[in-house]
Amino acid sequence: MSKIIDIRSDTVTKPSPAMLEAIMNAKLGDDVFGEDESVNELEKKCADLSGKESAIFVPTGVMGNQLAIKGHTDPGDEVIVESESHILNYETAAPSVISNVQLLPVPGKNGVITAEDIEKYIRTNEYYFPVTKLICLENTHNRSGGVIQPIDVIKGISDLAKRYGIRTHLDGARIFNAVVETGISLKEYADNFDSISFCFSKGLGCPVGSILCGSNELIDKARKWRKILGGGMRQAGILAAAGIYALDNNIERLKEDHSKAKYFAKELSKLESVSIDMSTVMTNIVIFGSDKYSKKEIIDKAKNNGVIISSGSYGLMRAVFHLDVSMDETKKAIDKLKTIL
Ligand code: TLP
Repeated sequence: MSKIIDIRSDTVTKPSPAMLEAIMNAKLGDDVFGEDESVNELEKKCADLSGKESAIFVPTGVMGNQLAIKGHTDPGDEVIVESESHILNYETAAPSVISNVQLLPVPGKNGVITAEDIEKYIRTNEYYFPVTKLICLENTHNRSGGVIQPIDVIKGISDLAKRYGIRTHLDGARIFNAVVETGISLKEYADNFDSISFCFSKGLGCPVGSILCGSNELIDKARKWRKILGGGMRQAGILAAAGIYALDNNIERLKEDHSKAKYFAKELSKLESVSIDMSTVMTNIVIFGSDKYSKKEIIDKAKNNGVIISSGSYGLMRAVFHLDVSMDETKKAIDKLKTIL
């Protein structure tokens, strides 16, 4: 039987033999006592790379975002997000549970909101309004198809936030996909935000792990709240070692995932039954729809034919390219989808 081609997400990758070797050789200690050498090394490396004072290793991207929101806000505050953002759509209303804040979704174009879009949503200081405390952006933007936020738009929002005294957080789960595609460094992106989180468990190929980078004050608060949420991970160095390996070896190769996604999208766009906005295909995610078949029909039929895709935003489907799917398998996936569609 041929191998199932799993393009649901870049989270499905398994550690490579070289990464497993790095894990085997990890220097360990109890991180709750601050003694895990690998965790300390990874946190220092990420703080340096992002140009922030400090960093904290967390189990998931969701925890990175939620600790940032907790650290930047007080109960009753309001947080501006883009309507299709991960924080709004896939984090189980955690900001309302953990931070007691309200999210204010601002509609974007392909996941991009500008300073002009945001400014009209900033609250004036009448006593009955919540306080606009934080703006969160997402780069690359998942539900819009891995769209890269333009750097001038980011800078505009950063200036706006500073003018109004509003803090900023970047959900950079896939920031390295933007870095390799644009040549803009992690630090240049991060300079525009008070905090940035990114994931090792996506395109970078690690089994588990994300990081939150920010000021010493923010990360101290995050450390307390990570513990409250049950995230004191003891000998977490076996995971941090994978993160260090990924930062040293797996960033440049993300470009290969972009080539696979672009090939896949181009071939798919040739089919009459498929609708796809090619302008959104910038990195490793392809979002597409169909007027002819329902989403469920396509996902089920693809699965029966050995290709697993996932559900995207309303009525849309998603294919995500990663290091465990080769160009050959990408071509096979297209052939199979062509027979279905
Ligand atoms: N995204 C997952 C699903 O939750 C949709 C995926 O398969 O893409 N920020 C962004 C932009 C993300 O895409 C994700 C995961 C997260 C945060 C959360 O990361 P984890 O799953 O590690 O908590």
